[in-house]
Formats: sequence, C-alpha cells, structure tokens
Amino acid sequence: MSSHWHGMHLPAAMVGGPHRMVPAGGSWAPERTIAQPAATLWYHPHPHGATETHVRRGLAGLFLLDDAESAALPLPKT
Ligand SMILES: [Cu+2]
Repeated sequence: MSSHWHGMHLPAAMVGGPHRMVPAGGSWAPERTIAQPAATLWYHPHPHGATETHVRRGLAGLFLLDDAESAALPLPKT
C-alpha cells in the first residue's frame, strides 16, 4: 500500500506514491512542518493499478489548511 497527497508543499522524499510502498503491517510516518498559504488539499492511497478504484469507492480525504488571511474572509466557519 502507499498513499500520497496533492497540493502540499513538501520535498519529494515526503510525498508518497507508487515508488514508496508500505508493506502489509508496516508503517510510514513522514513528519514535516507545513508552511504554506491556506489551501484545500487531498490525499488517497496509491497502489499501482488500483488508485482509481480506491478513490472512486471513497478512500480519500482532505486536509484543510487555514491561515490568518483565510480566517479573516467572510466565509462559513463551521
Ligand atoms: Cu494522487
């Protein structure tokens, strides 16, 4: 299994994908301080040849990054 995210500003070593497989029972716990403007990002599993099936079935999620600029916008907060 592997996973990766879209839109996060990270060095390539911190981005998962088919090249960074995690064995069954294993783990991968990248750590990095996120320092980028507010954004809506998403992630999903990335097994070779099965990504589309997994995402279509709902195996994906969001990262919602806020910052002072986005917090000041007249947008719903809940
Ligand atoms: Cu992707």
